[in-house]
Amino acid sequence: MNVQAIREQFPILHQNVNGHPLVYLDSAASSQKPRSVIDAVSRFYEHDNANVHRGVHTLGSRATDAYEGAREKTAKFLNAASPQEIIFTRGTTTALNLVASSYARAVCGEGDEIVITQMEHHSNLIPWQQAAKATGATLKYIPLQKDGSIRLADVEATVTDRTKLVSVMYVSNVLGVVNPIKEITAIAHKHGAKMVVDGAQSTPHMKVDVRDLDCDFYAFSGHKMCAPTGIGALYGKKALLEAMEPVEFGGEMIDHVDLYDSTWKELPWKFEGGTPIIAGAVGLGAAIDFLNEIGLDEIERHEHKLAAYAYDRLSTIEGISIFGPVENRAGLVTFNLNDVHPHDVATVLDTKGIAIRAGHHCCQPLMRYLNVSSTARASFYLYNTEEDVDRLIDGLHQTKEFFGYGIG
Ligand code: 7TS
Repeated sequence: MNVQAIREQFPILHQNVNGHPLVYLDSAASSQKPRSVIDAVSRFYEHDNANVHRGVHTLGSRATDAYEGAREKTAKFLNAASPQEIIFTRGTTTALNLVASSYARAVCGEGDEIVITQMEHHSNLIPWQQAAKATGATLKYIPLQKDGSIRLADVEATVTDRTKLVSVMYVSNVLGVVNPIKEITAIAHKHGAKMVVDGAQSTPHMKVDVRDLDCDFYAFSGHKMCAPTGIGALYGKKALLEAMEPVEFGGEMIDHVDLYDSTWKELPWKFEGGTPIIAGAVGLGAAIDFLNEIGLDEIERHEHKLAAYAYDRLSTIEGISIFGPVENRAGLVTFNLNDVHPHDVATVLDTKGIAIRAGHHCCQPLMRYLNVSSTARASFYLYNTEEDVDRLIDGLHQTKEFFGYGIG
């Protein structure tokens, strides 16, 4: 993988921030966009823009082809059985809420269980918490190991025949751990429960095959994988989606409307009421082409190497605590430096042109489990280099010095 050639394709990376060349280490929050994606969105607005599924005119059919073409690319990208299994949403949050509102609230009742973990992002925690409250179901948590990882024995011990749904993140946005989703899915299915996967941090960085995982639902966001903001998708097995009721009603999702009743379009459109994020979907299609061209396996290998290098170099800094397991990590490292507040760490690094994220990362229950209020996080993508890591390490030494800890 030629990282320098890849970097050339990301215009935003070539700028100085606060007088220093930008080092962008916040791709887990949102990735940067390559020229091909930016151009695809501009080209759509310059040549093909119109609403979809409506016009008989030429632009209308071009826009529809572009939008549905992006769905086909997304289906192939995840190895879904059919484009009908891909519902375009605003992102992971909307996709998970759709499952919670339409599926969980319909199937759960008093005495049933929804099983999640304490490492979940709020987007994969609150929808289930609220669905459990609304239906009388019990929300159960698979216990975590000290380092935050999950043991399959604990999954076995938590999931029961009363479990209707299990929902787990594939890759943690804080711990960097890759969870054994295929094995957890098998346990869920053994008990007749459905498996939901939060794929926000896996889809951009590794090959995902929903049929191999055998999960029932899978959610992801485009903006973390080189696509524009405002577009993502929910994958769901066709039979499940077919049985589910829409949660948003309006234009374009209907078959027939009467004064007192209505019927819905077939999949996937019954879940896509209103004018969709057409240019966003076009951008997502271009991002998928871009990632496929480089190869997800190559991207994953590059990020693992970089994260291991970062982990090793960070470990040598006196006073640092690194969170998450040592093994089985994806491309991010979360840490705290002495008792310097993570926001102060991020602020000092920003003066050196280095962008990292600090805060609770939308994982307040996990922060409580780790016994911290917030952490700093450096996350890597295909355009990051070892020099970026070196700049981070230098920046952290300077941060320590700034706060009076000396070089260590
Ligand atoms: N799930 C996980 C695992 C995430 O990391 C995120 C966003 C979401 C869900 C929500 O995605 P959205 O696109 O719907 O907002 N994570 C982060 C993060 O780690 N820093 O900023 C956003």
